Amino acid sequence: MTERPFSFAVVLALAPMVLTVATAAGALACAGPGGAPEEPPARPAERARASGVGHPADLPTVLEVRVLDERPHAPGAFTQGLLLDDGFLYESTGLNGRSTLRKVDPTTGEVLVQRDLPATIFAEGLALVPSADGDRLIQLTWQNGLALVWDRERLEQVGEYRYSGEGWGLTFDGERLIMSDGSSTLTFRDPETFEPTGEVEVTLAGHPLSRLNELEWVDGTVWANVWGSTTVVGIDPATGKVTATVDLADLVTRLDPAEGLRIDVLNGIAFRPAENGGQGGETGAAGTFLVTGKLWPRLFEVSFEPKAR
Ligand SMILES: [Ca+2]
Repeated sequence: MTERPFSFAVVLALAPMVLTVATAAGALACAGPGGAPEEPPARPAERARASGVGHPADLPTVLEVRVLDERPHAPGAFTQGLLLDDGFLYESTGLNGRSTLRKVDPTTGEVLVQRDLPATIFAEGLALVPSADGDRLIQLTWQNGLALVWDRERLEQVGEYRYSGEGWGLTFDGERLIMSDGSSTLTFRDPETFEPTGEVEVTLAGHPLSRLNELEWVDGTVWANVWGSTTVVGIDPATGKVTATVDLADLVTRLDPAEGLRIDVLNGIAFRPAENGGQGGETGAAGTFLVTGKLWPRLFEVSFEPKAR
């Protein structure tokens, strides 16, 4: 599963449909989820309607992004994993020689604690597993076959797991870890042993959707950004069906032109629960999302709203 090549043909076939794969040629030229920081950013994607594609029951709801706030984000952070817990952002950054685990102030972007990883490690997705014995952060690596286990409180490494294949995104649904590897398959893993316990193929309008990258589980939906695009999809983990799509190209346009020249792709979704327990709206949960990208100098607080007619 993890060894199979990316479904380029499928991605390209989907381009004129619901999803738009921005700068498909440029994306295909990249080496992997890390990509070189010099790679040009994906251009703002064009939106395309899903009319006439697949069976209507399979078509996702098309949402649009509303930007609520902009905050600083360390521009040297090649964001690969992002989550919010107890008022702090925890962030995994990639690239060999630059991979880190960070605890970040979500308002100011200040890096409060940083753990530098060996130069041989290319870090990827990040998930929090709560435990009575102490919460653990689990950090994937791209091609090292290692998942690093950290004590969340001390940010000290306390263990590691080995796995086969690539590591891209990771999230926790309260019982299972959910992992992406660049393919259209999400793998469920035991949070204690990291052993696979199942998998589901993600489909959009009946077609496999590959390049699923950073993940965020929110109240029964797995949100994933699709690598090389500005598209975020909501996935039903029981069926693998994409139930919602939202294009975040607007965020790229909000960066200054000079900033936009240096950035890489959108990557990093964290959920921020509403402090007052407000209405869930289209995302099915009460809260907002914090979104950024690789080498982006900004982090955006956004909500996903019904598309205006
Ligand atoms: Ca996340």
